[in-house]
Amino acid sequence: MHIQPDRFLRDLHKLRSFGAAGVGKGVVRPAFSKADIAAREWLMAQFEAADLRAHMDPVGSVWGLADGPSVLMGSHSDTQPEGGWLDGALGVIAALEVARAAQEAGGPAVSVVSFQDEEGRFGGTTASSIWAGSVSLETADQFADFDGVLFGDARQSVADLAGDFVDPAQFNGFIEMHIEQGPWLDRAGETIGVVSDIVGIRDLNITFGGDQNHAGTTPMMYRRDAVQGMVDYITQVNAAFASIVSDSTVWTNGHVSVHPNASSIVPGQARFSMQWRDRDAGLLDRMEAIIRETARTVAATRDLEVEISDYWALAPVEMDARLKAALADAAALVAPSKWREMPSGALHDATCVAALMPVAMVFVPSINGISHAFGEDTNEDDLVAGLKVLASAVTRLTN
Ligand code: HGY
Ligand code: MN
Ligand code: MN
Repeated sequence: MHIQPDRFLRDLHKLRSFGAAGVGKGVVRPAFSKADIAAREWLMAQFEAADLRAHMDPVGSVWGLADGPSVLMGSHSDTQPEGGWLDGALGVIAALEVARAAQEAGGPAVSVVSFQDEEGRFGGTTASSIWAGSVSLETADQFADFDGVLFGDARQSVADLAGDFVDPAQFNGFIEMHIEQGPWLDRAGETIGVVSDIVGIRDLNITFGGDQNHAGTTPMMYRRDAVQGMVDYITQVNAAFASIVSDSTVWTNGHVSVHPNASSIVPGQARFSMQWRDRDAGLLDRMEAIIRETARTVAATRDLEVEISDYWALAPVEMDARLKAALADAAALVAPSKWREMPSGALHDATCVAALMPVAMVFVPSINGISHAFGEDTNEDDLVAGLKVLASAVTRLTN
């Protein structure tokens, strides 16, 4: 097949224009936003123009389907609340270019998908989790975003475009191209990462409840201060983790809301997210036990109420050996001595799709390791190298 890098880069920059924001190449295109829906309608038009059957499923994922059995490629086109132009979008447009070139060459059959809400406005890898059967549509419809909007209501905005779910039996594997979103390829001056495995993730919300009161007249010994409880919890968890984690284990309190959030009021409530990731499910278990025990003991010590809710978990996933080998052979050809096999510290739709079929992933570098930020970027030569690896791998797999 004859891929066209200029056409690929043209479409990648066009997709960026839907929700372009902030400085540089920043994008704001959360699931079911106007920009997201416009981008999905544009993608469906590109699929039609590539002689693929364009389709939207009930949860907003859009598909470009080849006739008969095919290799599925793609990623997601929704972004974080402040996102980059490549996270997800790169995998969708690279898949479009390979599928288009394959159609023009008379084969192999390649289908394309852009999953909805990978970035978790409502949950996390929401649409691919539903498609893979790990979350029911009824359950997902009750997922709410930070403003209380329900997934079930948000997806009504595309009800007139949506058809049935796509049958996974037509696909014989899934390959996702993605930016690394970390520092390792960029620091090593390498071009390609062939993914060995994707970390597991667990995510929940913790709420400490105390007494809202006057910040000047309430003596320290009489306070039930929810923020002090949160600070104690985070300090104690950091100390307890220090002796059990590895240098690739990560944990984050990315979202914090304090009520009533005023400088002269002792806070009565502190709600914060607790997310942790590692390649080892047993370590995730041990971390969870510390998380739950520490929340309980801090609440008891400080006479606070504590609630743990919104639990979400995905297990670590190994990449398929055959698909991974095709990517490795392609990487050795395209970027000799400038590629490596590596784990993914980021989560991807491939984690969910792995429940349905063999999956594999290929990375290109993130400049300075930046992602989930407006400054996310990759050199265009590296983007094209990743595209060539994707095309070469699918040719190897189907010859
Ligand atoms: O958080 C993640 O790893 C993904 O980019 N949503
Ligand atoms: Mn992503
Ligand atoms: Mn992301």
